[in-house]
Amino acid sequence: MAGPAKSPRAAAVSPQQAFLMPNGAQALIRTLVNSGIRVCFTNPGTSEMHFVAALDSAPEMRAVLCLFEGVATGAADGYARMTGTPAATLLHLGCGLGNGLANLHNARKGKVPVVNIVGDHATYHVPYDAQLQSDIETVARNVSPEFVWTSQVTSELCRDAVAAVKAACSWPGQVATLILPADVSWGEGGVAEPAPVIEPPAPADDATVQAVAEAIRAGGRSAFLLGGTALHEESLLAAARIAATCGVKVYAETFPTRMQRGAGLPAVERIAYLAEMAQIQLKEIDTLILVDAKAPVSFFAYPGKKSYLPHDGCKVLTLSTPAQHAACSLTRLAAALEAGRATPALSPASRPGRPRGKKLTAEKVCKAVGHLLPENAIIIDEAISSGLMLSKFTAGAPRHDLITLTGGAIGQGLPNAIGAAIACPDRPVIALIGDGSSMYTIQSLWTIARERLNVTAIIFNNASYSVLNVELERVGAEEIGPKARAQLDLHGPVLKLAQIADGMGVRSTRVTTPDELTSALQGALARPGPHLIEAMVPPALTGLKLKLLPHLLGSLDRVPLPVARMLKRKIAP
Ligand SMILES: Cc1ncc(C[n+]2csc(CCOP(=O)(O)OP(=O)(O)O)c2C)c(N)n1
Ligand SMILES: [Mg+2]
Repeated sequence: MAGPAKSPRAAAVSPQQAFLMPNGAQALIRTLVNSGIRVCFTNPGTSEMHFVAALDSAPEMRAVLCLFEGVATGAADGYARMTGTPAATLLHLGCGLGNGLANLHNARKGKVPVVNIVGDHATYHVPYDAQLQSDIETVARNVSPEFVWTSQVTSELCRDAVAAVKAACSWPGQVATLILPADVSWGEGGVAEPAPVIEPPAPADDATVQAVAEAIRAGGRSAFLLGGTALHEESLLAAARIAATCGVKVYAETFPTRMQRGAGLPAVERIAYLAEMAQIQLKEIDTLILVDAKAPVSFFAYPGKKSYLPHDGCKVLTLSTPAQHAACSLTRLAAALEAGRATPALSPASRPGRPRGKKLTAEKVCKAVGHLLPENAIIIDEAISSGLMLSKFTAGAPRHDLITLTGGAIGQGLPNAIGAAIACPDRPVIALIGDGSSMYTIQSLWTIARERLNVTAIIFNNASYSVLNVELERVGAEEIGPKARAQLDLHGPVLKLAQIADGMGVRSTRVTTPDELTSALQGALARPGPHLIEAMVPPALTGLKLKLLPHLLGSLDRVPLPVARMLKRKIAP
């Protein structure tokens, strides 16, 4: 297990010095503040009481109560995606950490820095195996494989904290977990530490830049696959300059951590979630160049289908690893290809019209979002199957950031909205969430109301785990009976999400027509603050469309490529 080096400082603290020093928790919070951490998302218990008490000793640290640990961890994730600096979480022993695990998993997959402070029993209490005693390190290791550490003495606690912050903030970002026994927290003699020194990431070396430039110059069809920080403006522009000069195609990974897009930025096509479609995108690519991304693989395995998606003849090169500086690497490559001054192709400003008709659909909700999207918004997309048309309708909307479900563990979107809104109080946050996904962390709404965050959540109530109906067809499960269907169906009772939101103090509306939806969204955007719009929509894929989809996907590699591309654009643009 990785952890900090043992500190010689313990021996250096005299009893007189210790008397004057703060307790462990106070020194710890001071150290976190020194390290640039300004928010702590909390769900505390008895073992964290000294940490809670110490919060008032640090006015710079905002403390935000979350009513479930998955909300706290997802909020920390959303915050760091927008600021690039970690927030802290305060979690209660192994069970609290376990409750927060799914969103820590999403953060890990997104290479997002998070510093978990997990309270534990006092060191001398552990052998008694009291009710809440559990193996916290084992729980933590899955999401913070490189930094899990249990502090043992107060005098070393802050050095441990600095090591945790350093691990979280070094490239690529990661989740670091510091376990804080109650006696280490309440003990006297804490010594606050200054911020750690974080080494700036290096760009790709000359040999790599030259090798990639050679491969591009050699001809054939090349494509970039941009992920992580390579989806921020500077990298996007550098890649687009190379594209304009050398004809390289630019793809984005399927689930970006944070992607900057909209009018005035390069339009970048994401690799499709459905593997059959991703294979169409990659079919004619001879050289795939990775920039802070992994070579694409299928989200799940399907009988008889490949997991690894580039075709056998495709050469895969890495320009820049997640530990390197993507933008600098791309800029160096652009210089090597004499593309540094090229004019990149940028998305023109264009918005879809106002959605019309009597029937509200998920597509029309996405259209209304594109129609009304304010300047500089943050879109959080956990709409699952209801968001299939979102990219298309927002491509020419005013520039915005897009946050997506990096690790596939649903329940990320509403917590992310908390963190993003706290990170960027001057920017509107629009969270598009499936009804099923919303219910994992619905308590987020209470924190959004309490902190008066500028979040408009649109929940697509299709009374279904709709995407799983698609998956049920795709995996080729036979004899789908009523018991199976019932596991994917959210009728009886249909959730009343606007009422649930009202009960948590968020102003809310249930809408059933395109006009109601558009007016509700207009109203919400005109009055910054918490809003929830419950959009009553049918599942995006049902009936014949749903039945035909697996056959259509199965036939994609047999039809001419232009036809396959056209079909892809129709289903998942
Ligand atoms: C933590 C976690 N549990 C379960 C799942 C499996 N799962 C994937 S999508 C989904 C349903 C999503 O439903 P909803 O948000 O309503 O979107 P829809 O499918 O209706 O578009 C479930 C349960 C998951 N991905 N993550
Ligand atoms: Mg649903």
